[in-house]
This record gives sequence, C-alpha cells and structure tokens, in this order.
Amino acid sequence: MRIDIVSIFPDYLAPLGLSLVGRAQQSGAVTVAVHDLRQWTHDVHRTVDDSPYGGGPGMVMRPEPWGEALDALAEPGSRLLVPTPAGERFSQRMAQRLAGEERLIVACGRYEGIDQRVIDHAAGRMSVTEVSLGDYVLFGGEVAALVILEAVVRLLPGVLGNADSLVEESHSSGLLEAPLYTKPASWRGLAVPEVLRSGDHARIARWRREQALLRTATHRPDLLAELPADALDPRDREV
Ligand code: 6GU
Repeated sequence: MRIDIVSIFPDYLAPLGLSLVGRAQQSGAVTVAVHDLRQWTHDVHRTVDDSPYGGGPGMVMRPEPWGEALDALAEPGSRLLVPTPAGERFSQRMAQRLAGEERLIVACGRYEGIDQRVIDHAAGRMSVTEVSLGDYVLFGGEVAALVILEAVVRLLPGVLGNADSLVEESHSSGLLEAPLYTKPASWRGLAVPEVLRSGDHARIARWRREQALLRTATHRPDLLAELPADALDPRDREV
C-alpha cells in the first residue's frame, strides 16, 4: 500500500516513522510520503486559507493548493480520505476496507475545514471518504490521520506477526475483548482469575466469551444492540 498525506504541519506526522508503523515501512508493507500543502501555493505568503463565504467564524482552506496537490498525487485507483468531524464514523470495519486499497491520499484540513469544491471535484475522478473519529472536534486532521493509518497499517499482510491477535481483539467480533493478565499470578494481593491458570481451554474460551459480553454490556451497550441475531448463542443469553 502507498499512502500520501498532505498537511500544512508535516512534522505532526513524524510518529509514522516510529514503532510498528515505522517497521511496516521498513519491511515494505507500506510506503508513506508526507507532503507540505504549501508547496502547491504560488504567492509570497504561501496562503492556504481565507474567510468563509456566507460569514461565520474562523477560516476555510482555499481550493487551489488542494486541487494542485491532488493533481500531483492522484493515480488511477487512489482513494481520498478527508478527516473531518462531519465525516462518516471511523470503525474497525472501515479500517478493514481501507486495508484493501492500493493507494490512499489523506487530506488533512486545518481551521474550520476545506472548501467543499475540493471534495466534490475529487469525487469526479476518485473515490472519496470523509471520515470522523467520533463526536468531538480536533484542531485538524493530522491526529485523526495518525489514528486511521495506525488502525489500517496493522491490518496489512505481514505487519502483525500473529494473525490470531486480529481475530480475537476488541471489535473484530463485534464485542469488546475480555480482560488480559500476565505474570505474576498474584500482584499486590490481586490474583489472576483461577480459570486462566486451569489449562482447561474450553473453560477459558467460555470465560473469555462471558467477560467480553459483560464488558460490552457495561461499557458499550450500543454494540450489543447492533450484533446480528446469530452472533449470540443460547449460552451467551444466560450471561
Ligand atoms: Cl477526523 N477531524 C477533526 N478535525 N476533528 C475530528 C475528527 C476529525 N474526528 C473527530 N473530531
């Protein structure tokens, strides 16, 4: 996968060179290029924003630099991602779909957002997804891009050593993951649940399923309500 990110704060994306996303770049699973939007400005002030038509607070990103950026970066098959609190809600399912793309371009807006014509024009030549992390407002799309790309890159083939951890983890089943424990068996007077040390794999699987259901009911009842009817078996309903 190739990912091009456009931002007026390219340094904000530096963490993509670190840790496991950095390693995924070294291994060739993904290529990430960060571009400064201002390279596509032509005035001496390298202007990227202006006041909104129709009035209102703040500034809006002008369309010209974005248009030139997308002219330079778009290839057949590119998908444009635009992080915005007005977008479709990001989810593990969206991460899985995005992990199947060949090329992503991420347009990180600042201020109140990007002139809508940039998105409308881009939609005439490529797939466009406006994506939101949740119901709160950030200063710009950069941190959202970090979140989205980390979720996508870890799903790419060869990035996670253990593919099983993708099957078991929170959200892949529609439920939150059960609590985890490691050594020591007793810590500050708190014991690891006995069942996990029993070696009885069927009992352990049952316990984890119960814990996942209880946690989901407590923390995210909305997820339980969304589960398809066949996702719960009769034993689940006893929990
Ligand atoms: Cl994707 N962008 C911005 N600027 N704010 C957000 C967001 C995205 N998701 C939630 N808040």
